[in-house]
Amino acid sequence: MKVFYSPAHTQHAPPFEIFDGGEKIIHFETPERMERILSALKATGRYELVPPTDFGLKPIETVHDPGYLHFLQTAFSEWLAEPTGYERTALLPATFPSAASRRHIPQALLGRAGYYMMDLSAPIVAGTYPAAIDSANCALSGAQFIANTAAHIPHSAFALCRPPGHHAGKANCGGYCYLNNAAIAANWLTQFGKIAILDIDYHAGNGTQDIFYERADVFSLSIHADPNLEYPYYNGYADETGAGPGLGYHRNFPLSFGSDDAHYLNTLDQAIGLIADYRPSFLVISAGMDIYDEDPLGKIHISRAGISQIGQKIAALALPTLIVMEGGYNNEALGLNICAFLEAFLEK
Ligand code: SP5
Ligand code: ZN
Repeated sequence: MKVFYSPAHTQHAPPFEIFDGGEKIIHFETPERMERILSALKATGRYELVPPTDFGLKPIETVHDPGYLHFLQTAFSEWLAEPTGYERTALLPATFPSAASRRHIPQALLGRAGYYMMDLSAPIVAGTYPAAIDSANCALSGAQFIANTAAHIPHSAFALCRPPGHHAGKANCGGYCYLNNAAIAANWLTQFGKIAILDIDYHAGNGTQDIFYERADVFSLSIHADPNLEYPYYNGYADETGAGPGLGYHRNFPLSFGSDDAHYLNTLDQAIGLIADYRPSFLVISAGMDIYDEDPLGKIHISRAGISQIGQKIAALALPTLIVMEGGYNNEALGLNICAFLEAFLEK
């Protein structure tokens, strides 16, 4: 299987995030995650690393807001140019607009930071923008590969994206995400037909939900921990099913804490049934491995055997499939978990 990967992600390594209770901790989402995955993939001898093609800004601009993209590109250097009395290693705001006060986008950099940032877990550093662009190009390159080969047998590709993307909405970063790689790839693929996106990351794919909520040409589904009790809290509820022309084309499957393999696989069967009924030309998977039993951020109990069964069930749809890397923070287990997931997509 082709694995689209760029070392540009190493430029993005925020030194900290602000956790619950205001605790300043080492950023969970590290470059080491990619090293772990690469070495596990290499050990199988079944994966071929391919550098991404540069698709330019056009496919990104059709998904993300221009003001947001400009902010992402320029924020760090603008910040360094401002006189301040504190150390500037990673940009985070200290203010956020309430829902009722989003009418003005302030000129001040820190005002815009609060406007475009959803939380305190996606700091911007000097290398964030180039890393995020290459990450999106990995997803686009994988999309192009499955589109070019679809006429033969349904092929799959793995976009080894970092930073991840599914919490990034039209005009926000957050949750370690800056550009929504899976959404950018799915949107690009709509030129060839209808697309389904299935998000299996432990956290609700709120960014993807935001991007496609009013569209019927991309059916987005997300299986995740119940947002009533878990990050990202404000979206991912079962009653959010799309709006306008997109009504019925978004589905959320919230899981209670402690959910096990059997419950997960049962929920997955429902999602897969809906995807089969929709008859998409392509499938995009937001593949987060933080569903794993021993993930430090997760509270559901999916075993490695369960992850492998999830892969088998999705692969049985027999659709050209782009698998996009999202979360997963048990670095020791991450490589083997992703191999367990991908195995069913390997050509026999
Ligand atoms: C891509 C992805 O998986 N992003 C996840 C971002 C989660 N960020 C903050 C989570 C805060 C969770 N609080 C857990 C408390 C454990 N003591
Ligand atoms: Zn996650």
